[in-house]
Amino acid sequence: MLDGCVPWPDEVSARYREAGYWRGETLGRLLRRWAQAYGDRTALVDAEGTRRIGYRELDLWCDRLAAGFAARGLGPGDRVLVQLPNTPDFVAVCFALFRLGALPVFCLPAYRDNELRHLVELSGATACVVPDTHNGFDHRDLVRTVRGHLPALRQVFVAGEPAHGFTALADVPADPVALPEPDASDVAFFLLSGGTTALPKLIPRTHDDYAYQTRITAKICGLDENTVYLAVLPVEFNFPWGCPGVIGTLAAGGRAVFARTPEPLHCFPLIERERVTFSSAIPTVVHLWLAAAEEGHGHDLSSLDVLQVGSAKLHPEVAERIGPTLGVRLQQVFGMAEGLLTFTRYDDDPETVLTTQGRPVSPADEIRVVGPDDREVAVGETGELLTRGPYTLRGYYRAPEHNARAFTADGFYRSGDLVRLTPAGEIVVEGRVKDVVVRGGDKVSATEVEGHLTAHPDVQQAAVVPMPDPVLGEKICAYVIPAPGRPAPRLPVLRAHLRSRGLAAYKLPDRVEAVGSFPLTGLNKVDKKALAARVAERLAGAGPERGAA
Ligand code: OOB
Repeated sequence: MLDGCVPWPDEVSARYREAGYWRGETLGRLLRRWAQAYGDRTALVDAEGTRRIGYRELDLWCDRLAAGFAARGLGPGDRVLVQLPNTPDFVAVCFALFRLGALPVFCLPAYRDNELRHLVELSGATACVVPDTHNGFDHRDLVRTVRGHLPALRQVFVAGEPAHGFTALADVPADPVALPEPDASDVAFFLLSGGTTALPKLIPRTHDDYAYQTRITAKICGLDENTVYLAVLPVEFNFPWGCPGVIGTLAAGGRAVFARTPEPLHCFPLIERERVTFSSAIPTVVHLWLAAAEEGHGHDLSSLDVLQVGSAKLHPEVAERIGPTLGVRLQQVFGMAEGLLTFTRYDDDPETVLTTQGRPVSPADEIRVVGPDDREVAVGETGELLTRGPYTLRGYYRAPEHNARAFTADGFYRSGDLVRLTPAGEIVVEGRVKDVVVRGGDKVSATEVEGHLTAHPDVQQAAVVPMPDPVLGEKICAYVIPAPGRPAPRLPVLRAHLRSRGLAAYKLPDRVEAVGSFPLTGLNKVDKKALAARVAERLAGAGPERGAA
């Protein structure tokens, strides 16, 4: 196992192998098997419908890319930042790196200087793969800046037009060469944590664990050769990548179609054109789709059979409208990049599907719901969800101190989510203990934003809390105490300040409240619950609209 990772204990690994969860097959080899089984069937389609790539073609493309990366000096264990929009390139690059034993580090397209620099340093990446431009933003310029600080990032591959002496991804493929196969128990790639600490942590996912996750979820969802999956969310998220997502669809011989944005005006024509059967979305996207469908859009969505919804709480009133309005079956998904996934099942009664987040996908998932003393609470009572299992990490990469807090001595991951279990074993998410704002499906670390806010000369102290929003579920409210003798900082000023510090746009506060002091808890910590309640009250019109910038 890669240095800096925490393996499962040997006896546990042996158990997972014996039970057939871990089958010793690398993701790179699995693609070879799928190519043999599904041949010239279409595997991947881009948003425009102009690139339609067959299974065998994809397999060969990955071999050629792997050979080209190897010829340029990339090899087993090397870390490679991959920041690509939803395109077939993303799949080919990742599987080429899997074959090489090099490790993709998944970067969201929204990440900017601040996040990329951190990820290069933490992962020790020596190469990255980026688009030329995406949504009007030039990623080549961004990488040039990052490299100015971190020359260890030696190689830059650009999907599209290269610049600054970077290599075009299209120039990489070379004649396939024999490559030593990585070990299936080793790390295949890194997902990013939803951020309880200031900056994202790296989640190592092994070939064995991810192959299992995608296989079991594809089975539960009944994917087969007729499945047409629409990747609506950025594929760097665990949810569209492998729950069952793109990989599960490939395993089943189906076809994965890539949407450029989740906008209904973009996705609905795609669903009609490709006869999409299956997709996954966050509640915010569901809002947009419902509104568009209720207005009448003229597109034929009748092929769409199942819509998975997860990543943030789906309220039962919204859940109820999904089936009748979009003509689909709803599947609620609770999950995390760290591992554990719970799904409602197709044969669950409507009440369960509308009001719970389902039950674990694997019989080997272990769950504990505990109180502040780490003791299990009674069924039906709310507590923090702890979990371990065959596809849940045992430790973040290179984070021994954080791992000591984030895991119990016996290897359970502390999710930071407050849940209760129904008598039938379904999870209902009730809240969270972690200091995170879930803005749409994006997880924003309060600590990170606070750190940057207090770097502004007008801010003495900052406390970032969620505030309710009808579409995004939550938005970001920053309470600030102005520095002595300084004016109360206004929202546009603080947003510009954070942007100039290289923060991704989705982390910028939506509202600022200037106050003289913060309420404190009995333990003398800032009482964020009280602050969140205060802004919620104001938004509900219960309090005066003072101090908002
Ligand atoms: C997914 O993964 P992450 O890593 O971006 O975020 C995980 C966190 C969870 O700990 C929980 O706080 C929240 O997102 N969450 C939900 C939820 N699903 C995730 N909160 C309420 N209701 C839900 N259904 O978000 C993710 C990964 C794989 C599949 C689906 C979602």
